[in-house]
Amino acid sequence: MSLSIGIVGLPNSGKSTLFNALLKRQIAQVGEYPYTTIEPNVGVVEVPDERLDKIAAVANINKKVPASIKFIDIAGLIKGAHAGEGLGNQFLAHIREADAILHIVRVFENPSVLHPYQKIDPIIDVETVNQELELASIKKPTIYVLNVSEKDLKKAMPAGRQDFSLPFSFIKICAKLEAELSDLSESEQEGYLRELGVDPSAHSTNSGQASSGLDQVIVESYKLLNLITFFTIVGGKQTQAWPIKNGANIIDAANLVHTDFAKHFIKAEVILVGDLLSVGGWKNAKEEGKIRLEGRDYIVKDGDVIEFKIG
Ligand SMILES: Nc1nc2c(ncn2[C@@H]2O[C@H](COP(=O)(O)OP(=O)(O)O)[C@@H](O)[C@H]2O)c(=O)[nH]1
Ligand SMILES: [Mg+2]
Repeated sequence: MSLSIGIVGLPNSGKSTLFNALLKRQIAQVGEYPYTTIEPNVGVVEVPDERLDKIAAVANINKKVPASIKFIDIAGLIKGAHAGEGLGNQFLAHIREADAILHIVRVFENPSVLHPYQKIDPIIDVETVNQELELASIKKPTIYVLNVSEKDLKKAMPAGRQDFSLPFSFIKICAKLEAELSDLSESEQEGYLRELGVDPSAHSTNSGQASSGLDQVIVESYKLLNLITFFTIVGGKQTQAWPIKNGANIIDAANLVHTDFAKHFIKAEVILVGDLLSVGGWKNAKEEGKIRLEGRDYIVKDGDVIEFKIG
């Protein structure tokens, strides 16, 4: 089951805009979440991971199943939400169900988009929302996303974090731009970013990595949920990335893949992705003795490629 991130923030901070951009990354069918039964405000979004592509390439496999997490677009909170203001109780109940919070903060200026308190002030806005969460006794891990204008995105490249001094760490994106970009092909995206004067290779990143702001939001949300990834290669036909809690045991991993794998577990053959790639695939790894045998006490590591042996 995918863990979920609830998108919270004041009204008009850009929650739905970001959600819509993320929805374009929604995978059509994810385990027990067939597309048609997903609620309109829930998106099951694929987690970008180039390791999966590399495994598929080295194993000569077409079918790749990425890890996924759920994003939930929650209606805006306002002052007094904890006491029921603006349907607050209902929204807070939605937040309570989420496993972590993505707190979106408005920085973009646009006189035609009303701010509920008539002033763009990220610090006060964050305090307002956090106070409501606190009064409603909601504590979960939180990631902050500053929703800046296209202009600010450009100005701050490539070392984004310095130009706003806020007492918390954050990712900076322009939700409107991300939503627009997600409608375009990769080459069109580059052209569009150039037109806006944003360096496509550095757009939205403040870690020096070349990835889109949206990718970064997904990857950081995944980390916030304390998830790591292990991989399976099934019958030489399909490779899959599986999210699992950091610190989980090999039996938990087996259980995710198939309950029978956990029930009848004997041992697991395990190799790190990097080692698998460097020897050129599973067969070579076996021949070169690079595959480890692990028993039921083994703690799964990020990047483990696992084959379960059952009796
Ligand atoms: N200029 C600008 N407008 C934005 C941005 N993000 C959202 N908006 C606009 O702000 C309005 C409210 O956005 P929405 O996502 O519906 O806010 P929500 O109430 O938090 O869900 C919409 O008209 C958006 O187009 C942004 O990054 N830049
Ligand atoms: Mg909305």
